[in-house]
Amino acid sequence: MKKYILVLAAIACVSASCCSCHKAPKHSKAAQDMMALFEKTTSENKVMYGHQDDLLYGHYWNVNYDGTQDYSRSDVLFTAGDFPAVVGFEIGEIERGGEYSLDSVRFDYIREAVKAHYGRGGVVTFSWHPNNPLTGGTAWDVSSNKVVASVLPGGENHEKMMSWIDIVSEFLLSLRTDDGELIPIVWRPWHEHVGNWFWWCVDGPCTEQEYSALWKMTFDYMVGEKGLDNLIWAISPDIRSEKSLQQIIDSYPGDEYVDIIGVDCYGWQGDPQQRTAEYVERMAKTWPIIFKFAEKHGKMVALTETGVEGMPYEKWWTEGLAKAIEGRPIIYALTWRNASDAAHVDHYFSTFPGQASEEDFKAFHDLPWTLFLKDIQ
Ligand code: BMA
Repeated sequence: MKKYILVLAAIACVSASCCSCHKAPKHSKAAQDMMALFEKTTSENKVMYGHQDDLLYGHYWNVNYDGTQDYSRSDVLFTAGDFPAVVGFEIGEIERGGEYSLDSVRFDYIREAVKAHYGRGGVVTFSWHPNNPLTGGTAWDVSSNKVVASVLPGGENHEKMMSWIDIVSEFLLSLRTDDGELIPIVWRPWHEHVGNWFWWCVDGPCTEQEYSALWKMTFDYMVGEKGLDNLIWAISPDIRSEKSLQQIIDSYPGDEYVDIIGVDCYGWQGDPQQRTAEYVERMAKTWPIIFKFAEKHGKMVALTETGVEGMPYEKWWTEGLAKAIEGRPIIYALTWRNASDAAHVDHYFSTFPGQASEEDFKAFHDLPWTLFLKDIQ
């Protein structure tokens, strides 16, 4: 019987040119379970909703300011009545060894929020906007085209970069359940690399070969040296021009280093209705590029960052996001953060109580194919 099943599986694999014929990273049991959830929801054309920093702060509240360490708040919960299925976290500045992220969140609060969300059955993803190791500037400092070469083996900043990746690894190794099991993480380093605004961008100061080497070096250390087999590796380019696909191909580190092909794509401000229509159109042009590439490499797809700053259109959820993703086999769509600090008062990409798109967000939540936390628990 067992032999019969094996033969059948082999035939199915060859005929469908299935994912297992491609190489892929090896994962812990918990990460495999997470990937199985992704396979299931995408096969049903259901899409998880995600929100950046959702449990840490919202438009009117911030766990850092009130010190409550209460991770039961969420702008998404306050409006739609449920937490997002996916919560994104950002660890920029961790490499400098401080207590606060570049978005002024204590790293120990991030750790607790991750445990709370995963404990409730949610999906966790991480991004990292590291500073520029050559100039000392921010992640957005693109003033030198020598920076990536300087962190690769043999470069003057190689040791420094490896120590930064080590700090990141140690933090991720501290994200465990009460039983000590590593929490699976959709790990999204070196994102939007087809842009020109980060020092690792290939339309900016980095070459495609350097990018690929940077990714592999990061992977080899985190997985090979540190044993982080809980990471689900998501490469997440943006799509900007005719050149983007070729740049993605030329900088791709290889199937054995990647699990998910993501895409970051935002709507623009301006006439709300017109801009929303443009966003839907842009996504419609982006998906064939991403899916073609992902299918060729046997990978799943996610909309790893999206939204419009200030959420100016009251129907953006059903007229914009829903139209951009419905019927597509994508794991999740994550809108960026709802900042609450004075310097970023209009810097929000989801809704909150009293915000113009609140009712429409509830309608988006009620769609039969959108998944929030209760839907995946
Ligand atoms: C950007 C902005 C910044 C933030 C960074 C990292 O898109 O939201 O304010 O510091 O992401 O989260």
